Amino acid sequence: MKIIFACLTYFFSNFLFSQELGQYIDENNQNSIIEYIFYNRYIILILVISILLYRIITTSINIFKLNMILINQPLKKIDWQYYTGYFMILFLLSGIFLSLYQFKFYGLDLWYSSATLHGQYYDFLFLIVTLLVLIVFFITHILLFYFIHKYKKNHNRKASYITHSNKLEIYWTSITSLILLLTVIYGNVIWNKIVINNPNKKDNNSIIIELTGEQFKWTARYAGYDGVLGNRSFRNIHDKNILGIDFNDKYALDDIVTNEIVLPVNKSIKMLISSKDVIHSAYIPEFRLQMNAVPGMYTSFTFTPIITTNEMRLKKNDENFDYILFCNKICGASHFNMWIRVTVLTENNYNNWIDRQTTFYQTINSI
Ligand SMILES: [Cu+2]
Repeated sequence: MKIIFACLTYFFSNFLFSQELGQYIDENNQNSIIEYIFYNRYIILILVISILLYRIITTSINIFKLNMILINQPLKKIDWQYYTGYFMILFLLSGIFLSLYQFKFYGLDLWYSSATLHGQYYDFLFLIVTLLVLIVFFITHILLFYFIHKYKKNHNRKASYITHSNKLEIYWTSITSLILLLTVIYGNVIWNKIVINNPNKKDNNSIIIELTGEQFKWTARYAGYDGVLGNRSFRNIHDKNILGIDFNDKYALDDIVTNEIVLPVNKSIKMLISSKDVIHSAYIPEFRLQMNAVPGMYTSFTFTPIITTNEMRLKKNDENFDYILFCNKICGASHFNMWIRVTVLTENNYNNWIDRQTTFYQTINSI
């Protein structure tokens, strides 16, 4: 019964909260829910197999019992707690095998190299934390299941009654605190390297790009030839001037507004991030970049892309690959569809691209 209940819970939570279902409903397709159930066919398969297995096992035990009664054999009570000790070893071995298999199956897909300068520090910290967690995972699980096996039900042994051990408390508290403290300190060093003492920040030659999130899209603004973003205010926002740029400010006249982000490779980029409505979060996984977009203020992230989109396509062996900046904060019904393409070009191609853009001032005056 518990297995069936677990499968049902898993299936319905998947069914109700998944983004795929939201996407289907958005398309107003009546057949889509049936399609979605079909998409979840493996879960249904597990559910059906579990019910069948449960029936087969309980029926066989009943047949066995009835058979024993028929041939007048006394029924021996099965000591399940004793066998559970052996099941635990089986559970441990299959658990270790499956977790290692998962690494082989998914591991390399998730472990892609970063496409920014600061990404290498981030990746090293991630590697250290992953190794730590894996070591703890294997040690604790092996001990947990081995001890359940070792101290399985035995009529000849009596359990000792221990209420408290100061020595044990001190050991397990201090060792875990020390490990945690070292990781936190090292994490802080990395954070400072990336965000506070970022070497890119020292030269003031960073290209400034403003990124504004709103339900449910991103808009980018480039500073233009003067390298300075013009002022903006929410009071100026109307259907054409979507960012509320103040055109009385001379710096605003050459600003360029785009619905894609194009970056030159090996150049420092300072991204000023903000939002028009709720809190969003700008996230580019390959850049190891994530920063909240908060209404009413700028947050910023300075980074240097080191791999162009074309180079990454070759690396990934995927000619359709694009860097994507996602929204990584659940910000409303169409959150899943809030993204903007990021293209990293060589410096020449970037300069050509930016020369081709018309200023936002020209664009809205020509509509
Ligand atoms: Cu969002």
